[in-house]
Amino acid sequence: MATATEADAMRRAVALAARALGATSPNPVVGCVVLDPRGTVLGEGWHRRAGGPHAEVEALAAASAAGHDVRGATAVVTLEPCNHTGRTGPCAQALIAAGIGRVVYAVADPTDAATGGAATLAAAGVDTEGGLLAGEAAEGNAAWLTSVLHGRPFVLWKYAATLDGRSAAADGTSRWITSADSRADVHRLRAEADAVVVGSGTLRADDPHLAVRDREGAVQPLRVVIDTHATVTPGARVLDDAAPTLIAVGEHADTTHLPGADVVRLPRAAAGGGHGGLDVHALLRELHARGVRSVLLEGGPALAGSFVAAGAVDRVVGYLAPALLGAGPAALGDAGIGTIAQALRLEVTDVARLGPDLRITAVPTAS
Ligand code: AOF
Ligand code: ZN
Repeated sequence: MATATEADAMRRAVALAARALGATSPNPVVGCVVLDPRGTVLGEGWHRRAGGPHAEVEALAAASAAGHDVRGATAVVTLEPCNHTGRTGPCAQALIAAGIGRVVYAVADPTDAATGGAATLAAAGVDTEGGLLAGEAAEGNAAWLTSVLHGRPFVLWKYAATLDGRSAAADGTSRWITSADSRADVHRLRAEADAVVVGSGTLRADDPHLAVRDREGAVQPLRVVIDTHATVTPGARVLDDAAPTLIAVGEHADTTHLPGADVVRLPRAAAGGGHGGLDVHALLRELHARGVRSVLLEGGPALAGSFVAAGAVDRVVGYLAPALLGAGPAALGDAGIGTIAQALRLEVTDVARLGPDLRITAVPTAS
């Protein structure tokens, strides 16, 4: 049985892992804390970049740099230590070689390539236990786990709306519905995402830039524009060189006005599963093939509606401003839901106050 100190260390490891959200894809985020037998922290580390040292190796190096002897110590890690030689050596062997006496991990590694670390550790006589705070650690690694298990990126839809659910006024104005605190939080979501997706309607209405600002060390997300008829103009801010941009167009779109742009042609969707007629799942397959593990849907309502209709929204983050409009477009467009029995039911996982606003996070209930 894991101790309360080990549970605290696991919470810390989950928080350390989260520091690298958006920077490790196609790899997971992983955190590790090394404890001496009395529960004192000897070293901690997290995986910072794909191809860089794994969390366990970072934590062992931190302990050794601080002059600590880790023989007989406990390694608390958010993911089962890997068993393979990939871009780096197997962590199970590194832990054994360092003389670690006990390993507590949260989530088993589901990949064929890396699985088996727990068995390797146990066979070497290391006291090994899995499953500690597995729910929290899996939540923190939702993007990577979704991608491994379903072969598509994790999709987060974020919106800002008034308390009566409108994301623009009747005349189309929408700046700024929510507070500066909420907008700063959206920058965090962008920095944590591998790709940010908008529809061409939002592009025409807002000319958004979609790059991450004011976040040290953030990896810029891929900006993705879903633009069936290639209406984006070369001067659009989304096409500047602050971050890479992918334009998803229909099979017959004329893109001669966009020389040098990164363009992907997508098939038309079967009814109900597309945006502007484009197949949402085909887009997600393309993004997955490019190493994208998490997608942030930034707008607008029609785009979000087609992702909901396609069953491709994994988490919803709504920023609700205490204001009323009474007219204007709803935050979510048509999702093919015609009657209350078909409503997409969600479970609220978090409620927070950001300045004057409310932030509600919810996930679809398992059906
Ligand atoms: C990480 N960071 O801290 C741990 C990982 O691409 P490689 O060779 O670095 O191997 C990546 C795999 O290693 C990854 O998919 C996961 O199964 C395992 N553990 N990966 O990137 C880490 N502990
Ligand atoms: Zn490893």
